[in-house]
Amino acid sequence: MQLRIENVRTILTAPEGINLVVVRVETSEPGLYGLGCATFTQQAFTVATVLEKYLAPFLVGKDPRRIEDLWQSMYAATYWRNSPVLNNAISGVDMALWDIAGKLAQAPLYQLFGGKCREGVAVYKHADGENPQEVEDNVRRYREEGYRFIRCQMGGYGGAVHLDAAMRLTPRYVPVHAPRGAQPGAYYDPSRYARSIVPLFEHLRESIGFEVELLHDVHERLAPIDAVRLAKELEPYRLFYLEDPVSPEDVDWLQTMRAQTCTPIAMGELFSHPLEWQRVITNRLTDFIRVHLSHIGGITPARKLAALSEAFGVRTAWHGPGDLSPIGYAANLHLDLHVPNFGVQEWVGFSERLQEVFPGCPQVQDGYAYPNDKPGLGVDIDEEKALQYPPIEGLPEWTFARRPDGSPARP
Ligand code: GCO
Ligand code: MG
Repeated sequence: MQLRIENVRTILTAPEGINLVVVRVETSEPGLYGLGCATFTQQAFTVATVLEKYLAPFLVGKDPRRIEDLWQSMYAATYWRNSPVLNNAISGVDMALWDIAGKLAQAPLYQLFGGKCREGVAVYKHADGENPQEVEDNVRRYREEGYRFIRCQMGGYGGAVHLDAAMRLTPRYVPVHAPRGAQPGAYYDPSRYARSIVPLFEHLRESIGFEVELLHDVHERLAPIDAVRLAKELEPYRLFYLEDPVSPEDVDWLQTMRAQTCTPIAMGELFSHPLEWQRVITNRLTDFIRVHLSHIGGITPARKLAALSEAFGVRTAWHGPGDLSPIGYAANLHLDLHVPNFGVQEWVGFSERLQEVFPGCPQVQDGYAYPNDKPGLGVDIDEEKALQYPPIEGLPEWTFARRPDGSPARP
């Protein structure tokens, strides 16, 4: 059958006040189109420009079934490569081409990968609170809803994230003596944060026991040696994993961490370059790979990354935050159902608004996520409804993190 790409469109929408980037690839076959996620929420408009100005003109007229060839061509087309912006643009197209492939085969995408290894995908939710008791209350609530994996934070990332102007110089939890003239920002205190986490998990294990799998996200908020110390101190509380203990730039510190503790590690949500994950996986410096699929270029590279990880005993735990569209969640899910080395899937969940804008959202029951078995990714977009939630300009305040002395920190 002669089949050609006729149009590539980008849809920006923010039903929850978080910019989502969706790509729609339309073909010469009437009614046959694919949808992909290209959500880099902090640079949504940049990704849309790459798609409109560079990738769409290249793609029109191409055969949408040549997924690998088109991925390789888009990846090298700008010569300099591996940027999260280009990778997200490529991902939007890549996922849409896989969606089209599933529709052509009249099969859900996991079937095209080689079928299921599991019927449902174990997911984890985010429990937070101002103090250990509040966190415990939220963990119990999720337990009652059937979740067996729960991430526990106390005051977001770094223990204190403030967005309101009044709190900018004096964090909610502890008055820090910021120097005169300190710049405004999202202040937190690494030392106080690190000291607060061991009592949190001591409280949780004493009150809830060890039946539930608990996770924690350091979110690169500590100096590497302090992250090593925290990983060691948390060992008695048997975390399922400790996430982003160090920044991608500091991954060699994981060797020190590995030498001193068996607290499982999860790295990867900030990775966008193959060199970032290759040595972390081949040196077994992480137990779970956490990439955000669209930041590495979509389903095509993620399948290869899952296979590389399998060879080194590393399990998948794809990034699943609020800044991911239901189409991106469906891409995660189809891989989660298929790969033998699945670990866990992060899951924020879909509001009424999101479910209205994205018909076919995967559903969760008793701690497991299930995609619908429609052909392809199985999620659509109601563009009329998407228009009701225009994208937001500018950068979020939380990424301007600062330490007590007012110095800028990685968020
Ligand atoms: C997570 C992540 C997110 C990121 C966010 C950045 O574990 O889900 O750390 O919360 O901070 O996706 O935009
Ligand atoms: Mg994280």
